[in-house]
Amino acid sequence: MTRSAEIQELIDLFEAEAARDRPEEATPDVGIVMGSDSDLDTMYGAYEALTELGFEEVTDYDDPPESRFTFETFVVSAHRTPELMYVYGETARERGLDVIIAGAGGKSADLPNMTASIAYPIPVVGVPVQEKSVDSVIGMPTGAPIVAVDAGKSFNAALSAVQILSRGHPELESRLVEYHDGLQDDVGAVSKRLHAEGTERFRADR
Ligand code: RP5
Repeated sequence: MTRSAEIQELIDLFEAEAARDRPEEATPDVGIVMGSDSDLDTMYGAYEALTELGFEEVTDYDDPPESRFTFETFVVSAHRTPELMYVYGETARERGLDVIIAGAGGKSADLPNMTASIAYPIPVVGVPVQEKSVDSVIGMPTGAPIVAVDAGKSFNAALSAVQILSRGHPELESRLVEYHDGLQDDVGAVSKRLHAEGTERFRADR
């Protein structure tokens, strides 16, 4: 298999980053990969959850954002760019990633489970981009783990990723608790309004 120039450039970037000795605070904590940019709308939930929890996106390794917690995003296709997938997973630890969120669609959604095997022991949260991708993402053999969410649930994938990170970072635990408290407040507020307004008026005003 020959490597295209574009793929070689990405491989060089990952290998160069792996060889650098950047401080932990300057490297992305979470890696988001998806099999195609056609997956991006579905995977956008991971971006939303991470930014809601105060993470910022790294778009230039030499000029990382201010935030202590950051993530990076790439398209990596298991079938069309297997070498890129391999290097991405193989260099993940040296590049500073602590957890990876990987999404793919179709019936042969191999990026999440292959990345989980290559990047092991870094945890990978798999996102089946479509219903028909669920079996492919979660069907790992004994001894080869993956954490996975339901089809399309990339927002939850990011929450799971932050839960994993939070075991070593108490400030992330506080942010997760605050987020969850907000959900409780939302339900509480709507419940009080439904009760106070009655069903007909509540439905009409929704
Ligand atoms: C999968 O094939 C990708 O994850 C995507 O969901 C699907 C279709 O990809 P495109 O043909 O839109 O690039 O590998």
